[in-house]
Amino acid sequence: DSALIVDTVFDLDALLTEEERGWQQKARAFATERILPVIEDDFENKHFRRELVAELGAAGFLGMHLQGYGCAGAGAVAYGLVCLELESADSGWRTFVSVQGSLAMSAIYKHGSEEQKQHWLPRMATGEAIGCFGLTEPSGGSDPAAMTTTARRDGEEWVLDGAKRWIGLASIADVAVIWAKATDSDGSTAVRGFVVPTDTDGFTATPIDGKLSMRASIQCDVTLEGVRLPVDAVLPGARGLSGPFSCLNEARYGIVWGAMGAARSCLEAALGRARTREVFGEPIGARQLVQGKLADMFVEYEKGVLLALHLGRLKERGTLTPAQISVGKLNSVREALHIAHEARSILAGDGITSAFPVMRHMANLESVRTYEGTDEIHQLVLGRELTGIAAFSSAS
Ligand code: TGC
Repeated sequence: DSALIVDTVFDLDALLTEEERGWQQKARAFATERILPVIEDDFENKHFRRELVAELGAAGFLGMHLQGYGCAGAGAVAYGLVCLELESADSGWRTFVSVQGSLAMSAIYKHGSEEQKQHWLPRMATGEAIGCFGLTEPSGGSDPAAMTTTARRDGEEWVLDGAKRWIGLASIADVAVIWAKATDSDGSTAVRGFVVPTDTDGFTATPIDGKLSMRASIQCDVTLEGVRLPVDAVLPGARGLSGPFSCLNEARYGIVWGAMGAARSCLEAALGRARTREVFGEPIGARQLVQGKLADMFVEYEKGVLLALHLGRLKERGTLTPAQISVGKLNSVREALHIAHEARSILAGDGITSAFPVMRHMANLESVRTYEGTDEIHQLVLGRELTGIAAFSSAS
């Protein structure tokens, strides 16, 4: 069993608690029994299998790192392990858990009023309500400071106008956390978050078609045309971009683990094939060039998981910094893509077919590489950390 070999050679489990291994096993069973049997068809048919949402909630995976409000209150490493196992099946399902738990629920949990938390979090934890998180706009995602979506006060109401793009789950969501440049009744302005029930007049979400990546999940264009909200729809605890960035940190952390799940799946496929496929009268796994590739893939996988574990332990101590998360997000996705490319080459022609998960993972990882901060954004975050000089724009 290639899966067992990849897991046991390095004995990562020795560094986990019993509780963490319990979460890992539960997520592995979910991925194996509920996602893997259907994912190739769903990817091919662009089908989001909504009925799995309640099952993810029942398993405790939604907002699982949050305390109270029906959430599991699990540790950061346990959450990371769940992300890894779900993404070993498909990045779209880890993305679902990220958007729901790390973005939408975290925004309400970190910045919401007690009423907002009581109203939304318990039903989001069970999957009864789906959430989305609207930050990125049609003009781009790397510079949220340039957002043009506005919120203005009109008496006792807020009025939102603007557009968002690449918003996961928006067309099936019950609630959207929308970030806008808000002008309050006293004339003060700041980026603020708004809790928008998606049945509010003026809110429209349209799935983006033509995706060759993340085909089993949903990303949308959102328009906000004179969306009127009660005055208490604003998240009281967030003013400025640190509000949405504090949620992106959570989602980026999940990706550090999750991308290694996609990598493991590719490595397992290549390893299984290397031991059975014969060329020139021997299994290709007997060839030094193939063994060299497998060894390099394995080394990067193990390094990536150990880095994720290190960041998880820092997060549990409360000392994890955005720059450290950038190290992990940049490394995990970059190396997972490299592992996927190498796996495809070992699988040769069959590697481009859906008989193996490798091209699906590779296509998905191209999205993961871009969202939640592109490779280049994370390089620049680290460049600033190392030099003390921000290189985000020519003006800085
Ligand atoms: P700057 O404008 O100077 O700083 C703004 C404020 O934010 C603070 N901050 C952070 N706080 C917490 N965590 C972080 N990671 C933070 N990064 C910045 C910063 O301290 C400042 O606070 P304050 O109190 O002084 O106002 O911004 P910057 O120069 O620090 O950052 C520039 C840059 C390029 C790093 C940042 O803009 C960035 O990270 N850009 C990438 C954004 C991104 O990841 N976009 C993709 C989002 S993915 C997405 O939208 C999909 S989710 C939707 C869905 O799938 O449903």
